[in-house]
Amino acid sequence: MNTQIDNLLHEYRKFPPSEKFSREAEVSADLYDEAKADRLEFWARQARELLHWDTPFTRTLDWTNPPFAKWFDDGKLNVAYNCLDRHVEAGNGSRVAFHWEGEQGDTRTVTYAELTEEVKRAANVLAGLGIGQGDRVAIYLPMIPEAVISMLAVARLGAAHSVIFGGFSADSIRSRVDDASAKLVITADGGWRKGKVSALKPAVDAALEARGDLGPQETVTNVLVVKRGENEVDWTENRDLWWHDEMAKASAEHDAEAFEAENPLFILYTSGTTGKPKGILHTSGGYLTQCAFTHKAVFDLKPESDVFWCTADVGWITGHSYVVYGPLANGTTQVLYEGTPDTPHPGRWWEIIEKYKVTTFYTAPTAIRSFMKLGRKIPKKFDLSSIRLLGSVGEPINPEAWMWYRKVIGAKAAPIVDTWWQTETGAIMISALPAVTETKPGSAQVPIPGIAIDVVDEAGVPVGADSGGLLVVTEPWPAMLRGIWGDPERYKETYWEKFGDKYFAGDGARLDHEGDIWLLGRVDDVMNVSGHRLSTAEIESALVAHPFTAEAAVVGASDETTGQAVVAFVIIKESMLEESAAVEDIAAVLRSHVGEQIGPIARPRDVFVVNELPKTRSGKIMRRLLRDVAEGREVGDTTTLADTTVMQIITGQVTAK
Ligand code: 6R9
Repeated sequence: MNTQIDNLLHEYRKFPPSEKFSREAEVSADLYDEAKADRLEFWARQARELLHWDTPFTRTLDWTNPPFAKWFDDGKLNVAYNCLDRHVEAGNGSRVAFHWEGEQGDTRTVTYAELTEEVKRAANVLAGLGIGQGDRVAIYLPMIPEAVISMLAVARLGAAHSVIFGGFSADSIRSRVDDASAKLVITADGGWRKGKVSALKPAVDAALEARGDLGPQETVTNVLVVKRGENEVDWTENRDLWWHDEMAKASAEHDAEAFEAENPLFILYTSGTTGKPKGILHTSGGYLTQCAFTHKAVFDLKPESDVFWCTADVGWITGHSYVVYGPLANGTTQVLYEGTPDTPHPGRWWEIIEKYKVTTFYTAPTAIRSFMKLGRKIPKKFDLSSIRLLGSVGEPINPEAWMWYRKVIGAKAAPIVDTWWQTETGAIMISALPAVTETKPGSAQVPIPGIAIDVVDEAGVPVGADSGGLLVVTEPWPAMLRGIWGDPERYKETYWEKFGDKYFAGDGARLDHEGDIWLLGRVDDVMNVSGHRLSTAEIESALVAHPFTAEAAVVGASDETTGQAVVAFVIIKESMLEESAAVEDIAAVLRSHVGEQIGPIARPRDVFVVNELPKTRSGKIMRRLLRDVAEGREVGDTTTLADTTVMQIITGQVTAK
């Protein structure tokens, strides 16, 4: 890790935007000046110009009760109207909203007029099932148009959605549905993944029924099921309904009611430092303003001619903000792809870019690195000349991957924007502006206009140029989380207690000699695997839930492709030694157990069975030392261990494998 950081800090190449790109760009450096002169007025102007307000707001920010912010709070708007109807009313109904591509090559083109009509119908279906303002709806769907339609239908009614990524298990669905007291679950029979149908409804069925020490789930009254996989599903009468049956019966007329700017829009669960995922709460007006602004400014959006493709699943924040809310608020034409990047062949993504003439492509470093491994020959087979801008998100992008992205995908011409933000920040916070900033491979660079960020030491003092520390946001921002669902104390503790008046992001960062920001990864027990956040504590508790396991310690070890990989060290219970010895591959058993408990993305890359874990005298596991072992390094300082010989034993056991 340290050598990687050193590499980053010796990276001084710079790439100015081309003269042509700057000349044709939608935004200029004036935005920084304007925001600097009056930050709140800057955001108020964005909110007024980018959105339609049924009741205009007169207050921009209410920060009288920090850290609970209110933005534009006396204004009223409807989020779905802003993403749909107003584009149709402006004469853009025939513009394509989505070029949808199924994994098997089936396609659907959805215009803004069609999307609006579908969302109106779906809103009527949901209203008929009793959904309205103040309710939560859980959504567990593949990347099909119905996922977007569902989210917008919930928003249209003033209810809040909680999208659960399709890779999560029944247990994860249950805890999320319970935590949010969802009334309705929208799912599908299945979706296409890696060349076959992967069933979804069984996980929802299992989540809602009584199992183990859990009784039946009590708040969900209906399950609405989209037919996509055509796989056989079990049916619970009086609870389950087919989406297509209900949509066929519903009216396509629906007037959008305006709701307060602070009406909850969604809850999205993300991993924290403890075992229990946090329900990050976002509201309407401020969130939509910052999504629309950043989508326009960071991606230099030209809504009449651009084809935007953000490859994120709508189960993650990136899919919420840059597949659904930002792009649709701006009337963008997008690509939506159901499947995996390498099905049925490794050039699938490049083929899609060629087919739909994608101009703006936004993906994660882990994907770029895995394509890099396969070689440039694959993308070179396709015509990628439509691309004019590239984006990166989710984890630090190493300069080597950045250069490959630029050369092989961007033909050495397309600017690359490396965008830093989080589920909690709601929208992009740090990024180059492509027509303005000279980009540097590996650095996310500068806060966007209107955002105040700093790098501070443990005491909260700014470190200044050429130093490292912790990343903080120093002023409230429109798309900031409004809290953790049902747990205001945890919100204060997690993000605000450390510095009092500054938001603590949990990321380490460094400022270079020019003041550009370099992100160095998480400073807490959160791992970042392929751009997905996972908590060490959550995986440890899944591991110890297995009858074999006495103790478990999990670390994120650096991995060439996925950024970090989950590596687990487990101690088997004395009483289970005999039984576990009979199992051929304990590691495989425990890996799949984690997959069942949390979801396949959380499955450890390696599971090492050891006799001891390195602990301090106070009993804290020293993960730093385990990370050294997992990354094949000389083990660091062990003097604070209760038993200093334990690391030799562990290293011996691991290298013997
Ligand atoms: C949008 C998203 C947030 C964490 C964040 C940081 C890492 C995201 C990054 C980045 C370096 C970037 N992260 N973007 N690190 N450079 N451009 O990914 O949200 O899933 O909540 O993850 O991801 O560590 O704290 P989320």
